[in-house]
Amino acid sequence: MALELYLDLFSQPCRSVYIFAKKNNISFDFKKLSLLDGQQYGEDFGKISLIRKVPALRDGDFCLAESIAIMLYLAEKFKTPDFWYPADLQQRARVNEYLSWQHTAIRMHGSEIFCLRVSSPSLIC
Ligand SMILES: N[C@@H](CCC(=O)N[C@@H](CS)C(=O)NCC(=O)O)C(=O)O
Repeated sequence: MALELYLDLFSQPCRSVYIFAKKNNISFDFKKLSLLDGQQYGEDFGKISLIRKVPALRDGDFCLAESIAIMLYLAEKFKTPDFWYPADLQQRARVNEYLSWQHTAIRMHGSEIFCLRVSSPSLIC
C-alpha cells in the first residue's frame, strides 16, 4: 500500500509536509481533506487521526499526526539528504531547536492572520 498523506493545502503545516515530500521525490497518495467542508469530522478520517487535524500520514497500519513528526518520519524512512535533518548531533540539535521554536514564534501568528482574514477580510488588506 502506498504511503498516504491527508492534506488541505490551505493549511500551513500541510504545505510544509507537501513541499518536503515533493522536494525529496517521496511518492505518496495525496488524500485531499477539505477543512472548509468539515471532512476532518468524518468517520473514516477519525480512524486516521484521533485529533482530527491535518496533516496526517498513513503508512500501512501506521498512522501519524503532527507535521513535524511526519516530516521527521519521512526524513528517516526515505533517508533524505543530510542537510534536511543532519546526522551530526549538534547540527541536528540546531534543526530541532528551530522546529521547536517555530510553533509559537511563527506559526501561531501566521494562523492568527489567516483566521482574521477568513473571518473579517475587510480588516486586513
Ligand atoms: N501542530 C499541528 C497543527 C495541525 C492543525 O492545527 N491543523 C489544522 C489546519 S492548519 C486542522 O486540521 N484543523 C482542523 C480543526 O481544528 O478542525 C501540526 O503541525 O500538524
